[in-house]
Amino acid sequence: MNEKKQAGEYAAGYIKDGMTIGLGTGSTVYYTLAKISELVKQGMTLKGVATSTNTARIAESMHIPLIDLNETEIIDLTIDGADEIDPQFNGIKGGGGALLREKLVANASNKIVWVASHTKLVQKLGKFPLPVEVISFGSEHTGRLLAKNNLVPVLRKKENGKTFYTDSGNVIYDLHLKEIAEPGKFADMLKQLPGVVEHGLFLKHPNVVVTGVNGSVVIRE
Ligand code: ABF
Repeated sequence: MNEKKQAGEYAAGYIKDGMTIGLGTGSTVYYTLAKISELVKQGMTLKGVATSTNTARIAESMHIPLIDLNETEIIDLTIDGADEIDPQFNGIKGGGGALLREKLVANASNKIVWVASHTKLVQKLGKFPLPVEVISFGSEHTGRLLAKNNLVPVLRKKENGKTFYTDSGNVIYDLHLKEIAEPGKFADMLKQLPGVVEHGLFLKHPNVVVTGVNGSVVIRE
């Protein structure tokens, strides 16, 4: 069975009637959305807060009721994907370009569950290029500043070669660092740089990590 499907579907089991749910972004969470759609069809009452326009589109097509983040003070549970997860539950997110809204939704959440294939588990973060969201005004200056700090930035492009813009109209530089020795300090440094809106380091975020492996799921808490 598809490891992402196993993990994504399992996480829907944490949802209770009446919850407000943060709906993550990515191909693993897709399976969670499909399960949530079934729960809604079976009469469960819930409201979703989407972390991207892509997720909103999928959720709407599945008749999952949506509200805006500003319409709720608290999100009971957020289920989201990740690109890398270390043993301390630090993660790299943003491969899908939704890191800013994902971090804001996560920050408003009482409980966070990450769902992933076991291949996302790493000892040290950094092999996956770290996404950094940069405001589009003067973004080339910010790109040069990242390069000057030896952060090996690559401007994210779409398949057609055009610049990728996030839902918030910003650009993303992916930092090819190979390894991030001290994620906390590195995160603080990045946020000091003028023009940097957010980065894809999620430090000690999830309460639970659900991974699919060889036909079953492994729960880490
Ligand atoms: C999202 O999940 C993104 O931050 C991350 O890139 C993605 C992982 O996607 P997938 O589940 O498709 O591997 O939160």
